[in-house]
Amino acid sequence: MEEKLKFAVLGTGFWSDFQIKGWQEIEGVELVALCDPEGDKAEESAKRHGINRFYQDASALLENETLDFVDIISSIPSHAQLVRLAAKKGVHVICQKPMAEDFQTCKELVEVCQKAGVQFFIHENARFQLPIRACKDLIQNGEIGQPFKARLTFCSGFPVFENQPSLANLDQFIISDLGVHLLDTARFLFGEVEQIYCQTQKVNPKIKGEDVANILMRMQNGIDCFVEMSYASYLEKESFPQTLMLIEGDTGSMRLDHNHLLTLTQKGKGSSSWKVDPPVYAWADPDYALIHSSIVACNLNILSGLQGKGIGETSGADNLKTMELVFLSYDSAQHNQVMKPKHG
Ligand code: 89V
Repeated sequence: MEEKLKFAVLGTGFWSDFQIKGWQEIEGVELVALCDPEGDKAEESAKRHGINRFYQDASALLENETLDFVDIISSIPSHAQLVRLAAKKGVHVICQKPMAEDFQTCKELVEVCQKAGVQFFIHENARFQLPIRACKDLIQNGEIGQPFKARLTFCSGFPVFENQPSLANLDQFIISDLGVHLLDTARFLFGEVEQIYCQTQKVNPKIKGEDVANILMRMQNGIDCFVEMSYASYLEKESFPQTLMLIEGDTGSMRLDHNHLLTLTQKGKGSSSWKVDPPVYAWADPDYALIHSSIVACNLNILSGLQGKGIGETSGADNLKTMELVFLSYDSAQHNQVMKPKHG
């Protein structure tokens, strides 16, 4: 039997419980240790998940444990230091989105891992959501002809700060936390970006960063893609955490609606609708079930990359292109200018 890949989790906050449960759905990996610098958090997480070894210091963990990879699920400012530390030890790295706080650091982290000869993946799970995969299949099968226009919408009044209070303190909030998923999904569906323009707003006075962003992209293949996001929207149907989409092609269109209802309309044939419900895991928080199911699919894809059995889609090098769009969006909003990515 194939040896299990041994890994450690660095950072045991709110999101890590689901990430760990996601790994426990998968054969071929074994979580051996946990680390969190804050108080008893690592010990408590170890108890919850039945893990024997826990640390407060990531260097000590990397010194003592024999690992194939680490899964970094810590605060955004700590990502860079932990990626560098793991790479130095020759351990493969998975890191939560967003990769780092600025583009220069993102580039450096990809290079550090390349130089150290370790694989580097970002846990970018949105593109693994079943309804998004279904839309990609329809596009690839030519069901709407050549796409020319798309709208990706994530507008919600979900109290996201209740479970993740640190998000309220980010200078750059919605594009870095949520837009990163939408921009990556746009790249997954339509390819790379030629130019990007963004406007942001802060509606909620209690948070530091922006909670509304509207981004218009011209893709390299000529598709115009509008990505809108908001955590200040009180709408008839609360769709958190779904991305709703309308994609138009020259022979038809597809619409992904509330609760994963997909409608395909084809020239001369009319419309048909069907549900694309994601798998629901027993451990998932019902509010986040869609995202939690995509954690498992994303982990499986990264594992196939780590094992050399397939292409891990969300490598650091690939994710650099998504992160460039995140930071260009902020630059665009700040200077009210159309920006052109260099890395696409
Ligand atoms: O999935 C995530 O990255 C979450 C959420 C969508 C809630 O912002 O942080």
